[in-house]
Amino acid sequence: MHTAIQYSANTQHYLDLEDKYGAHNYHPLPVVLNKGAGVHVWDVDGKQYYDFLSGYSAVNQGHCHPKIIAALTEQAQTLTLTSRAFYNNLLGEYEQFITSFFGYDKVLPVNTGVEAVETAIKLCRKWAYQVKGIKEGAAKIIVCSSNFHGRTVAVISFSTDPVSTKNFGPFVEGFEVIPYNDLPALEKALQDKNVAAFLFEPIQGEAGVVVPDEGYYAGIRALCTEYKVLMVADEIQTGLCRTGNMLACDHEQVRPDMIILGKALSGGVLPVSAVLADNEIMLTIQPGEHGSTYGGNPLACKVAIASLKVLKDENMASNAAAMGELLRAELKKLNSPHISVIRGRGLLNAIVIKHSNPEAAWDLCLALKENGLLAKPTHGDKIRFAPPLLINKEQVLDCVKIIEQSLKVLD
Ligand code: IF1
Repeated sequence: MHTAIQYSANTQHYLDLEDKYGAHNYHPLPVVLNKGAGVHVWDVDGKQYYDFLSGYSAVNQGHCHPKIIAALTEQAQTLTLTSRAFYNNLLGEYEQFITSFFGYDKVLPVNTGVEAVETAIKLCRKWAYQVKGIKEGAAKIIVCSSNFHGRTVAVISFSTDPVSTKNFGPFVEGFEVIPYNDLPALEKALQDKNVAAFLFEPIQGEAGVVVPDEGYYAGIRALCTEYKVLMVADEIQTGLCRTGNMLACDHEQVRPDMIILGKALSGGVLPVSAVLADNEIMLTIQPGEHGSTYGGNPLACKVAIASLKVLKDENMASNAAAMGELLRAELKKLNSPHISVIRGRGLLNAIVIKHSNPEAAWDLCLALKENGLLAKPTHGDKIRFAPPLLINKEQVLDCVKIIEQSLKVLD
């Protein structure tokens, strides 16, 4: 119960409802939002905020982008779901659009991010047995410590975060954990002939925006090619312009064998995710071997095409790169004794708080909220700064002023 701090009756009403009737699987910042547009959200008392979380990078295009909402509302009144038992007039068009957009032969459309990660795992195993010739049941997938790829039982089976795994066992086998950003460790793991794939985040989001060394993606690409192992990039959070390129792997001009997309693929209006790969991988799954009720529904197809067009037409990758540089430079200029690290690429950034009080990051986020900016700590002392990608220079400078003002709460 949020009784410690006094909230408006309006706000308290909503906090109490969720406390009483909802599972307690989150610990949200005590703010109740009821409107979003562009880089801003508003709470039930009419207060405006900059959104520095962007729905965990699902609203890269900004809240309620007019072109995405137009696509949603038009299609919602026409045809929303046919199931894959029948064809429809949008799935093929979407498949052609997104495969040429990213340069892969085929796409397998699903809904949430973790569902796409599960789909990628199943494709890697099919490919291992049917193409690489690994003995059935022996395929291994290499993953990194401090990974975050979602919350299903199979995917947490390779999590190294006790908070994600405690009391959820037994777990799914076939995964091996190596250190992130460590090419020698990857090469060592690839000596095992049963390795099907290497699944990684180009930047580790949940771990606190951990950016690997230059050359990491190129190194992975070379090793996976040499050892005939699939390079699988989880671009659910780093993709779709968030890090200053359409895909984070573009930063080193590297083409993974498989990419996984989600979140901003729909601009935050409904769950849309996808796996893209070439025919040798994608055609290992035959009719009836994988699917989902909503996967590739016409509404999702229409929204996803609009969401991808907005990213490209509004040059959101280059804006993210420029505004990210500005944000990190201005944060460094603050020279705050309470910030030990400023890191990120594009508009996926984080600061690490240095303070004797373990609650300092949370307290700072409460102060930021009071001053009109919403952000949330991850893993205790890190605060992610990830605004929508259409933020402009004036707004970035305004946000840095809010951050500077709010840091005083830690003095
Ligand atoms: C939560 C943050 C976490 C992801 C990557 C797959 C998924 C995610 C790289 C699964 C989801 C979300 C989940 C949300 C918090 C948020 C998150 F880093 F983005 F902040 F957890 F790490 N791969 N990330 O980041 O996608 O099934 O959620 O659509 O679970 O608390 P999903």
